[in-house]
Amino acid sequence: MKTTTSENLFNRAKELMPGGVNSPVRAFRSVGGSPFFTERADGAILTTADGEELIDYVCTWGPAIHGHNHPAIRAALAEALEKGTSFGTPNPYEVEMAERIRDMVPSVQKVRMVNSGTEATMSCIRLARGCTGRDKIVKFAGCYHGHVDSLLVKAGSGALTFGHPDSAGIPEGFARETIVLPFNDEDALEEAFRSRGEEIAGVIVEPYPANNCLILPQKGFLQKLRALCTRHGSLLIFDEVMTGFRVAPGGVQEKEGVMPDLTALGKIIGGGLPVGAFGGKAEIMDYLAPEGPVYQAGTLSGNPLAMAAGITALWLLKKEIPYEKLNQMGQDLCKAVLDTAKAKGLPMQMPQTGSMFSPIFSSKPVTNFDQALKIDTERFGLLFYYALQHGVYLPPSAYETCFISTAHTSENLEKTADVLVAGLKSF
Ligand code: KE4
Repeated sequence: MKTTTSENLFNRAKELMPGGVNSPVRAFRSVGGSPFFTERADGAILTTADGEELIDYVCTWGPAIHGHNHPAIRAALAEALEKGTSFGTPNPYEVEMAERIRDMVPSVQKVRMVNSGTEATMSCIRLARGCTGRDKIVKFAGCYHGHVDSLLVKAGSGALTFGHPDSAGIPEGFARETIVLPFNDEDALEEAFRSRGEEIAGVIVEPYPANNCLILPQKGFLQKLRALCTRHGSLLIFDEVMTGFRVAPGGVQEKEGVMPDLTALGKIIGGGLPVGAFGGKAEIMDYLAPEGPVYQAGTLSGNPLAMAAGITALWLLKKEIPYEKLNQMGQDLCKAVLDTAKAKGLPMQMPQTGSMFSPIFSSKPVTNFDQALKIDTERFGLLFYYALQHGVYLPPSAYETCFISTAHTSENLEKTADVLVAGLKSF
């Protein structure tokens, strides 16, 4: 009997790792059941430990915009591997990666490499506090920025009261320094800056929130945010860990023409290896050690293997410029599904931008966290498992966003549309 089936592996994993996983969402708690284990991944296809092939719309939560195991990324890794795995000194790959990020992300003049999106956002927060001398941070309900103490905070009773911890292990004192506002709410934003603007070190935002359904900012919201930060001397921080290089070469800031002071990056820039980065104006970034007083460090930051993979991932984007094609693929898939939902009278939304889309069972579009809490997650679970049983892997949570890669073929997308349409009809 095969001892390495998903079930056997999960039974062993649960003895060894909390929940049997190294990141909570992978445990399938949001959709129920047990996760499959992946044996290998190629292009748009995951091959499970049980020998099944799945069309992958998680794309390792965003990094795999070129699909899995891309030959050019593999070749770049092989070449770098010849020279060793980690030097702990400056290396040529870091310089090339920094140049590519500076050239592609409009607001970035200087950049610091780290090892995850969480490290990137955490460092942006510290840098904003360090260079303004202020303590308060504003975030938006429902936006996820990694497991940073200051940002695992939920809104207090009133929008302007102090935040409260959104996880055990975070002191009330930490949460008190975070103000949590509703996304897309200009009045709340104005009020926060009117009454506390001079205390606010920075505002961190997913410019296209994609962790509590995919939510697109209402017209003018990001511009208002930019203006208020400028007026009150607060830093605007775009968390583009997910949207960076995904929705446009220069992320949302290029697409919307709104320039943040700092940008957190991750996912795609690692080509599938652990990488994060943060960057912005030189005079802000130069507050970082060893140049300035804000400490930040990392043993494996700028790791040559991760840089080689990421440089190639960015190079492929510049060479292929896949954004229009990915957007068309997303539009066609969402239209096919929505047409069926409408015909069946199923309350469904499919917000989509480029290669990102989010199947949401709701009668109205979701524009903020409170509305996201009201979506029909049970019905999503039914669609998730129908799709999985027919060879299509959606994210195992109604709140996560789906991703399309350049490796997804028209056959993959046609099959996916057929499966999702059949799934809706099976309700
Ligand atoms: P990491 O520390 O997981 O590399 O990045 C944290 C992060 C920061 N900012 C945004 C906008 C993010 O979406 C993330 C991480 N995204 C989640 C899923 N949406 C990663 C999946 C997981 O937690 O396992």
